[in-house]
Amino acid sequence: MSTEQNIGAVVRHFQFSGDFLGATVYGTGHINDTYRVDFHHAGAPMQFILQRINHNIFKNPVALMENVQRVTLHIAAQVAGQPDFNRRVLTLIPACDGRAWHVQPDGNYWRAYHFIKKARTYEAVESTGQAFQAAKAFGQFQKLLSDLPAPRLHDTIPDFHHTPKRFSALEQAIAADAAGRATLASAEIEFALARKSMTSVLLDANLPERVTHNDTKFNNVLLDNATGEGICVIDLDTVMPGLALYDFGDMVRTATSPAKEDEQDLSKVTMQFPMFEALVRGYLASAGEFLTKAEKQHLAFTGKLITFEQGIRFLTDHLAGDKYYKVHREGHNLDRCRAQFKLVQSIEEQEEKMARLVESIDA
Ligand code: ADP
Ligand code: GN1
Ligand code: MG
Repeated sequence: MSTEQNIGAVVRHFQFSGDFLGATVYGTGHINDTYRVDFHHAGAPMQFILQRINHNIFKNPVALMENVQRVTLHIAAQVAGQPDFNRRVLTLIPACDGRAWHVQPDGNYWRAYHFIKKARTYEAVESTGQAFQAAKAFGQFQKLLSDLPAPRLHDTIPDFHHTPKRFSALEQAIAADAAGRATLASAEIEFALARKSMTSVLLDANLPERVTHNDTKFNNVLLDNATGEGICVIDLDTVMPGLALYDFGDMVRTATSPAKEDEQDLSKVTMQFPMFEALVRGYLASAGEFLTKAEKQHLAFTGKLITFEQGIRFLTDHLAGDKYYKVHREGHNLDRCRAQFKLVQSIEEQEEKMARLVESIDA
């Protein structure tokens, strides 16, 4: 069966309006499958986003969708009435049975969103203006969710950013060497093992639990084509209780280097100080009012930690034989790991200056 026939069979189960024209693979995510689906409705073209949730990784898709539903409705209620309010939050399209998802006989879970037009994502940051806007949008996202009523959101993946547990998983993968790749990755393994002591710093810092996004890659915020504003935070699968600093750290990982996450030319991977400054200013513009002193004090550190964590996650998957992340070439996870570790090094070289900057902005 072609993709379009497959998708056609799924599309029938959602409350889309119009005639289905076709589907296009969308995005560069490592976990789920994303499609833009095109319709013809009342004489005009109309698009939606349709996504298959990877239930090997998200073990409880119903709980995940309950989170997404609560979070999107809560934000929608707060932005209602603002100019362009329906582009400022994801809007789920219900399935025909009224639920927020549809499960196919093959066990795959699907969900759909309204398509947000005249905005796009970027794989790598191009300007300080973009970095500022992305950080402001992610900070605003945390702010809008700071009064989410009880109950606590589900942990869609428990211990997602528990760096010491990620480190233990790496140690186990090294010991098992399931794919016979440890020898060729010895330099990366050595780099990782030498940095074990940083893994517990945030957990020991007595920081408050908040509702956080947990996957604040630069390509998970839509920037408005006309104004450049960070108009909508997307990719909500990992929204759950966490530390605000996990989100800021992943912004530093993905929006300070001009290179893509899997760049093979490591000379291009570098922490650009002006981008970091723009991230701090953008994030504090929206999140500054609720962050504690201790959180602000760790803004410079968390970029290094989350970049390191992501590096060891890629290395672990490389050693395990590419079981978790989608790969598109041989050694892809090792390339991704190398780029993360190069960025960690670049942050280490500038860490003190970064901390001084945060202090001066927050003075
Ligand atoms: P993943 O990264 O897991 O594949 P995302 O939810 O980030 O999935 O979506 C992939 C891409 O699809 C995004 O980078 C963005 O370009 C686009 N996209 C996602 N949701 C929407 C939406 N509601 N409107 C317009 N584009 C979207
Ligand atoms: C995965 O699906 P995607 O590409 O948005 C991963 C994130 C990583 C990211 C690295 C559920 O996100 O944690 O930071 O890859 N998501 C999950 O690019 O593991
Ligand atoms: Mg994404």
